[in-house]
Amino acid sequence: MGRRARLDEIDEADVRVGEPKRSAAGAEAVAVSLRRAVEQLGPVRSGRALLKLNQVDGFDCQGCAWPDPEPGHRHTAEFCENGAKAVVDEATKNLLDRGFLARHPVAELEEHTDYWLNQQGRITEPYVLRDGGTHYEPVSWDDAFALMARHLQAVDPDEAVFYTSGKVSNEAAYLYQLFARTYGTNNLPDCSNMCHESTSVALQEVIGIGKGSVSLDDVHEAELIVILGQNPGTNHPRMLSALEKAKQNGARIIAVNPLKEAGLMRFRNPQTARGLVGPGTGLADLYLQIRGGGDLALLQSLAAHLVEWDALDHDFLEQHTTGFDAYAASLADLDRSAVDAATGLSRAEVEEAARMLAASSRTVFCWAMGITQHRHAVATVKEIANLAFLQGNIGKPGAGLCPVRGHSNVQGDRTMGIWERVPPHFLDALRDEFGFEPPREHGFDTVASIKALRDRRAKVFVGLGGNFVSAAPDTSVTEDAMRSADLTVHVSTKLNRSHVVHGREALILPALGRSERDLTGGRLQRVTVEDSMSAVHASHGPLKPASSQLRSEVDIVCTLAEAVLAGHPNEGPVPWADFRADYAAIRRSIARVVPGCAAYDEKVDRPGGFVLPHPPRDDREFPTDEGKAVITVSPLQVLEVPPGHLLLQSLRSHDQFNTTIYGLSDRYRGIEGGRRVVFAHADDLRDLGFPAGDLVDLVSVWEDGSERLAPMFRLVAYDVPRGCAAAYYPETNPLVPLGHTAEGSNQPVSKAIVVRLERAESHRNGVLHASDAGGVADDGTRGDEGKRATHPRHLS
Ligand SMILES: Nc1nc2c(c(=O)[nH]1)N[C@H]1C(S)=C(S)[C@@H](COP(=O)(O)OP(=O)(O)OC[C@H]3O[C@@H](n4cnc5c(=O)[nH]c(N)nc54)[C@H](O)[C@@H]3O)O[C@H]1N2
Ligand SMILES: Nc1nc2c(c(=O)[nH]1)N[C@H]1C(S)=C(S)[C@@H](COP(=O)(O)OP(=O)(O)OC[C@H]3O[C@@H](n4cnc5c(=O)[nH]c(N)nc54)[C@H](O)[C@@H]3O)O[C@H]1N2
Ligand SMILES: [Mo]
Repeated sequence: MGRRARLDEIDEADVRVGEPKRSAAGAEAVAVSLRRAVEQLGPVRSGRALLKLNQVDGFDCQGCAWPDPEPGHRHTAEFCENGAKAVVDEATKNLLDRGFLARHPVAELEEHTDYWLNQQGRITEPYVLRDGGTHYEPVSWDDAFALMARHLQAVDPDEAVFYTSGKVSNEAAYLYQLFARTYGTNNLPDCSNMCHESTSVALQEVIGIGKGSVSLDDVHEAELIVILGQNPGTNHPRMLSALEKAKQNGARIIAVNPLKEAGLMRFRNPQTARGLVGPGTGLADLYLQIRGGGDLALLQSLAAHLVEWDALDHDFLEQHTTGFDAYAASLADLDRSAVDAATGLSRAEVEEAARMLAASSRTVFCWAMGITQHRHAVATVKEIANLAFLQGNIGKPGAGLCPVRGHSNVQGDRTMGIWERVPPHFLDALRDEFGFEPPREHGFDTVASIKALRDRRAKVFVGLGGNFVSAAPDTSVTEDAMRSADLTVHVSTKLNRSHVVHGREALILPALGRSERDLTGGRLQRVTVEDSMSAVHASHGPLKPASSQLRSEVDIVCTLAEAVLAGHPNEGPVPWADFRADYAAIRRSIARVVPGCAAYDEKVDRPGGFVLPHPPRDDREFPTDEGKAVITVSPLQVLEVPPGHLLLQSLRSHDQFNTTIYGLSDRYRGIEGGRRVVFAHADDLRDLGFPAGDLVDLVSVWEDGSERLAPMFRLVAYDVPRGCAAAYYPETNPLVPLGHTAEGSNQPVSKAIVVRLERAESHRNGVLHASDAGGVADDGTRGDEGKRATHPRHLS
């Protein structure tokens, strides 16, 4: 085992490279989902799970946040291949047996990848790793809570960090933030800090609310849909049904993406004969294969054309916006050659896109990580909004801003107060509801939490879901930060790297998944979630839980609060036991505290739930300081890449959910059997002197002169713009410096990493020695030979 085993898992030797696909889904998608389901669940449990997925009386898919169609318009199988994989991964019959953690010391588990760890099955009981211990051992729930209470009572509340991943239900999220605040801190980082934080910051500033403005019907009714920096075929496959419907209604689509993603080109809808055996539906009418980070320049250039042609909604601009004159003036001076350099697109292509915009009276703009994970992400999102404002494309049918969220409830968690900078009115409402004074100082976001742990300003880490160590940037820095904690706690369903890169003491607390029946307090409980379009609805799992020892996240948070707050001045005000006994009591409190949630428990009872208010969408009211939509001017940015280097983005394969790796098949991109590949242009590979198929190390170079290394990637010649490259997340996280964050949102910049290739000579014999695999010193920089040998860990 040990290092040798890890190398076998790295699997670069087995990577097979085939032709990328030009269409998504089809019969193969159905075949893959059913095969995986039957393999891991058996036929009966598969049927039970998949037929309840996204149904009115069923459970919300734990995959992405794309909304469900109206009740009555859903298919019997309202799911996609990747939704099915998410369910299968959770509902699997593979269980982690007690002997497993007794047989495998943590030091050995640490040598394994997230892929391997996840394959070991569902966690079925709580585990503790004691101070100086070598193995996780079973622990009672009572002892686990007592250990947490001891640690949390021993530190200042601001020395504790409470992370949330976006699968957590509204009920659990509401109680978790309430617990953190009664305990005394706003340290509530979440996965949103790495995901759509740039969107939230930008939209808050320019439309007064950090959420998108469209409904599913708007997508269906749009004349034009612009999709920037998003790969829906893999990450939001149900969006393809909406795009298909829009196309059938006559819509046109512009895709903006450095890669020719299959799911943006053609959709073969497995629900229809035409999709199963016929040609399917063509999607993008215009495909702009943009250079990474070029979107800001592209959007400005498009806006300049619209202003020049006077293709503007003057009434909207007059009544509802500020800042147009300054914006128009800045566009008049737009540096066209800088646009060329930033985008890598021809002027004819850009002009064609502008003509399509000018011709459309209803345009929807969709975007995701290809926009938000850049240094200039906040400015770019604001520029998308500018473009929408010019033609009045907000607050009317068939038009609007559609940031497509990631985790299935990441938007709901924010609505419920999981936010290190929650606004004062939310804290006032908590005070009025419960009669305690919440802390007012802003807490740590994800990056600030890592720095605080690293510097011992934080000592306890609690993760409600997620895999912080693998999701966060600068892997070796993050790992060292976690190791310096006194206690790390993870409420989890499956094993992951955050369990094996741990604090002095560590706990793994097993939670019910969304597909499982929740009988907390002796009654059948349900939870609620909010999708990417602000629709809130109920979810109840149909399946028997993987173990009788599992507890719901609500239960875990309530019991934690009772244990930690015993004897605390805030012991009294929150009725934790009532909340645990009946989740409807939580919803009644949400109704009083959370804006837009009046009569919450009653409204989620309606089939399909209800939609939260959104003033710009509903009434063209903009709750900004100016009371109007704010048109902003941002300087044009051209990402400079030194000669001999490439601009690397990190993205998802078709066979993973974030750090949960389901398998090794990135079918649409033609990659099978492995994940350590890097896609680059054939001419760049030639110029750099590396033939496709070679093994290379990726070395990122950072503006402070430091370098970071991720070893052993197979080079794949791929259709990407010159100078650009792509490789999978999380394998590339060691390359992203902790300080490399978006201006204004502090979101890690995982889509623009300047790298050079180095021949992976030392790994050629197939055995990876610790010293070869290292290369990252304790401070995250490279070059200290002694330290290199101690850091083989960033291989997973
Ligand atoms: N099956 C599955 N579903 C998921 C997830 C998953 O891992 N697996 N993750 C969930 C989560 S949390 C999220 S946030 C979403 C993520 O959904 P996406 O944002 O689609 O995820 P990424 O794979 O990061 O893909 C980013 C896309 O942006 C493109 N891109 C990269 N850089 C640029 C750029 O500079 N400009 C432009 N225009 N495009 C660029 C990439 O080529 C890629 O197509 O998906 C959610 N859904
Ligand atoms: N380089 C790079 N880094 C990135 C990104 C990128 O594109 N590139 N994307 C970023 C983005 S968009 C995101 S959202 C983050 C994701 O960051 P996270 O949300 O922290 O990571 P996940 O991989 O989604 O978390 C998976 C773990 O959650 C646990 N889990 C699963 N289901 C449940 C459940 O129902 N309850 C509980 N309690 N636990 C559960 C399992 O133990 C599983 O191992 O990563 C970010 N990091
Ligand atoms: Mo995300």
